[in-house]
Amino acid sequence: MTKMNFDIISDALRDARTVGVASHIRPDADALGSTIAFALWLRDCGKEVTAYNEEGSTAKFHYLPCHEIVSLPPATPQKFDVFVALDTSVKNRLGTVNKAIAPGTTVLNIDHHISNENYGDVNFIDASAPATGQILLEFFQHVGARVSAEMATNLFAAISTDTGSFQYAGTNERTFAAASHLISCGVDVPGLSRAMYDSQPRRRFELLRHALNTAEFHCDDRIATFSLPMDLVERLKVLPEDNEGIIDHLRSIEGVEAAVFFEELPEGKVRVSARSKFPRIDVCKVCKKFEGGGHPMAAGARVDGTLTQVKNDFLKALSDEIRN
Ligand SMILES: [Mn+2]
Repeated sequence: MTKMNFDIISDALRDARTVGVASHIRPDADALGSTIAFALWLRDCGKEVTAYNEEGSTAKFHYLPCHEIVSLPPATPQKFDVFVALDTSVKNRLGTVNKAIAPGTTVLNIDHHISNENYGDVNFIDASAPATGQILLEFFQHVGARVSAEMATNLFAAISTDTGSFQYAGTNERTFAAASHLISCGVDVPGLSRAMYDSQPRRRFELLRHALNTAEFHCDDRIATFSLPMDLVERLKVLPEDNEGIIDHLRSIEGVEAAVFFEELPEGKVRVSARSKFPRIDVCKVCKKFEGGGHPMAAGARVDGTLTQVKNDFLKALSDEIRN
C-alpha cells in the first residue's frame, strides 16, 4: 500500500463553511454511497453541505440510508467554498452538476480511478483502493471521525458494489479490514445484501433474459458481447440503471476473457462497457483509444457511430489487445 497523505483532504476542507459534494453520471453505489457518507461527515463537522447527482437520488438506490440528502443540481452556478468530486475520473462525468459549480470554486477531487485526470485544485487519487468508499473510510479512521451506522451502510454498499461483492482485483486485506470496521459501526449485512442483490425489478430480469438470448462470441470465443438497441430499451421499458451487472453474466463464462456491452444512445452515440477477467488484458487501454477510461479490468467509453460500426471497431481493438 502506498502511504497516502490524508492531510491534503483535511487541509482543503478546514476553513470551508459551504461545501458541495457530487459524483458521476449514471451513478453506482460507490458514487452515491460515497457522496452520502461524505456529506453526512461534513455535516457532522458543522459545514453547510449540498449534495448533488445529475440523476438526484434514483429509486434504485433508495435503500441507501439518508439518500434524500442528494438532490438534482440547479441550472445556475452556486457558491461553495469547496466542491468535492468523488469517484469521478474526468470532470465532465459530473454531467449537469458542472453547471451548478461557480467558476473559481476550489475543487477537491477524491477518486480511485487510475485514469483520473487530476482536474481538481487538490487531488487525492488512490488507484490501489478498489472503491472510493474504501478511501473515505480510511480517511475517516485517520481523522478519528465517528462513523454512524448510516455512513457505514453507505460505505459498505460502495465497497461491496465496486468489488463485485469482494471478488475483483484490488480486493485485499485493507478492503476486508474496512468492511470489518464498517460492520462494527452497525451495518446490517444480510439486510443490505437483500436490498442490493435480491431486489431487482422485473424489467431488469427481462433485459437479462434478452441479453442471454442474443449474446455473441468473438475472437475464438474469448470475447462475449451483448448489444442493446434503443428500440429494445423502449419495448422493455428498461431504465439506464437496469444495465448494471448484466455484463458480469457474460464474463462469468469459462473461456471468456473479456465481456463487452454495447448500448445505443440517442444522438448517434454508443456507450461501451468492457470488463476483463485477467490483469494482462487491459480494457482501460482499449477504451482510451475511444476517448474513454476507467480501471484496467473495468472500463468504458461513449463513442460516436452506429451500433454496428462501434461494435466492429471496438472488437477489433480489443481482439488486438487480447492476442498481443
Ligand atoms: Mn468507484
